[in-house]
Amino acid sequence: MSKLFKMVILGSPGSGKGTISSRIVRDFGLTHLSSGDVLRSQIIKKTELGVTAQKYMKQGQLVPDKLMVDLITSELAGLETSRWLLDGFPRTKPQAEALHQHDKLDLVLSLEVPDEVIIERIKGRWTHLPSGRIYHTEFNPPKVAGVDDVTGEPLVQRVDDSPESVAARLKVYATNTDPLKEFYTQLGLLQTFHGTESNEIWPRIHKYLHTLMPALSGPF
Ligand code: G5P
Ligand code: MG
Repeated sequence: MSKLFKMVILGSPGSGKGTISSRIVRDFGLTHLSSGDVLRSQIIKKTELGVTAQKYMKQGQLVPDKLMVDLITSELAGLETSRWLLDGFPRTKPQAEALHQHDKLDLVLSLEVPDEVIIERIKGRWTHLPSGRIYHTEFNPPKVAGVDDVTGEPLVQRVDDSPESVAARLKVYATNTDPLKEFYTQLGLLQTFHGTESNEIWPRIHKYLHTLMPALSGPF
């Protein structure tokens, strides 16, 4: 399990990046770093960066590239492992180019889920902000409604999950994603998985990852 493995997961807001990432962590033992979770923890701590980022996030807009690159490269430098999974970063071609200067990736996964499926499912998302654990009223309900399974703390709905903000986030993703995917296609790293249900997409991703590294456990 010591071999290096550095990967990125791309996908529209609500496409299931966090959901699939938690299964990759469970079955392949990678360390998960979500740019959204890092930003939300800065907001909770009321840091200068958090205060700045919150203004963009509320509106469903991207936080400026320079801030994101500095934040995420310093988080990566602080990890004690070189087996990691980045979720939500990079999101623009300049971010991807900057990351490429720091780290050579082994794989980029892209989740392709139709917008109409996403708009419906995001309405049911509940999040435990301190840990980033995600739930869904039907797909993945907590054991007790409104409460995190692990800590017993309250769950919240993200401010950027309002219908207006989700529409803005989908638009922003659509604008930035082609150059990003093109960048990774040229590097020969992009693997795309289409579908409407995480439970249907996941076994295919598991099977593919298993060709690249040993699994700790099976897909189901
Ligand atoms: P985030 O936090 O990275 P997004 O918008 O990229 O946010 P998000 O919303 O976190 O992505 P996800 O992780 O792709 O979505 O999806 P998820 O949470 O796993 O699944 C969504 C919901 O659907 C959950 O409730 C889950 O349980 C449920 N679900 C999953 N699969 C299924 C299924 O098959 N069926 C059903 N019914 N439900 C399912 O970024 C937030 C903001 O931070 C800033 C931006 O402002 C961004 O908008 N930011 C950046 N800005 C600039 N550059 C960057 N690199 C940035 N990174 C973050
Ligand atoms: Mg997420």
